[in-house]
Amino acid sequence: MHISSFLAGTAAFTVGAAARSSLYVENAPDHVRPYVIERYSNAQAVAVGQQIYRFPVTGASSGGAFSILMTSSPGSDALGVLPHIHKAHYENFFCSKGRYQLWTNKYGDEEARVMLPGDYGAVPRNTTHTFQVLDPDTEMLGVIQPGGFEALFFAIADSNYTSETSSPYVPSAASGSADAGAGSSSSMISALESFDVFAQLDFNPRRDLINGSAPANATWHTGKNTVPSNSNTPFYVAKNQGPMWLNSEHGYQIIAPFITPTQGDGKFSEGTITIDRKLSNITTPVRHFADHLAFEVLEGALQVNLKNETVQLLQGDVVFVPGNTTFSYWSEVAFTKFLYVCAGNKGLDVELMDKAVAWEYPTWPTYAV
Ligand code: KMP
Ligand code: CU
Repeated sequence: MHISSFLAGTAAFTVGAAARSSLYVENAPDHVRPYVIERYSNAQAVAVGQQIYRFPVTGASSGGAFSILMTSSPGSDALGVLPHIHKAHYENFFCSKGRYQLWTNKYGDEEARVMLPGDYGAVPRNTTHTFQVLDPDTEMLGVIQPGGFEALFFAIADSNYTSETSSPYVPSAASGSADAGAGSSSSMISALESFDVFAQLDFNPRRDLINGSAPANATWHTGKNTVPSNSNTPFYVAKNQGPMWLNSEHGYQIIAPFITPTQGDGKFSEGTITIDRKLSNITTPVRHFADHLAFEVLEGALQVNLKNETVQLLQGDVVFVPGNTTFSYWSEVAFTKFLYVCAGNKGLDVELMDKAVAWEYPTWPTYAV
């Protein structure tokens, strides 16, 4: 054996999550504490048909504030769930991999979008919605407020899911109606009202999409998307087509909010932050907020320091930071983007946008601050 391959093997063994830092956990904790959960960790995964649901943030781990779920799935020629509404939960759909279609219907406005990585769709309470996974290896990143909605998936799961190899989902062909899962049976979905799922079986999802959207006058990847100034109206934001803000206090950060406290009713906010490499003359600020927050890395690599430890998060990794916990974050690579979720109405997004200027571009100036 070559020395180099011997060393590589040793490294692969010792860099396991458990050896790295006490922040790393395999499943979201059952109480509020700081933690990191790696991409495709078990995260209480369950199978619903061919869809694998993971729960990196739960009602229990966030003190009821919000849940984050990741759905990994192959494409399907059928809806991933029958149309339904939630009366108490605000659902946020983000595409982190692959491609899926999302429909919403409220106030007589029937909308459909093909969601590509970086695209976002807001499903406020009492909005009829459904989805269909289109591409092999698609990942839906869901944020649901308040937390705890995962109880539904534990109740309807066909089985628990674990993988020694961290495979996103089971590589096998669909084998009939069983692969569609509980959400595709009209009698089963109609029995889920105690989980805040109210089937809307009369809704017939439109199929007249052109260039990834319907109705025909929708702006989708063709221009700027605006965000309604209330917490009830469904809306979509294509990647890099929503409102953006440039904060230049400590290097550059571009804040692209989907949900500000206005849309989130003061209870949560969500969006993305894109951050440049920390230059040697920059001092990274230590921050803390009254309410909990979580990040999921979308691109690049994010350094996070909390509890006297620094961890590096890569694509799909999640960090949960409880309220009143001091922490700092920065990038050591050229271009890092992450999704943030903040509880309450005074989170990181508000703090950064308070010292930012409106900005039209997905990248920052070519010269240092
Ligand atoms: C049955 C359901 C739901 C479901 C799947 C089912 C449901 C729901 C979602 C969902 C999926 C991904 C997300 C957010 C929500 O899936 O109600 O990111 O909201 O089989 O009732
Ligand atoms: Cu739903």
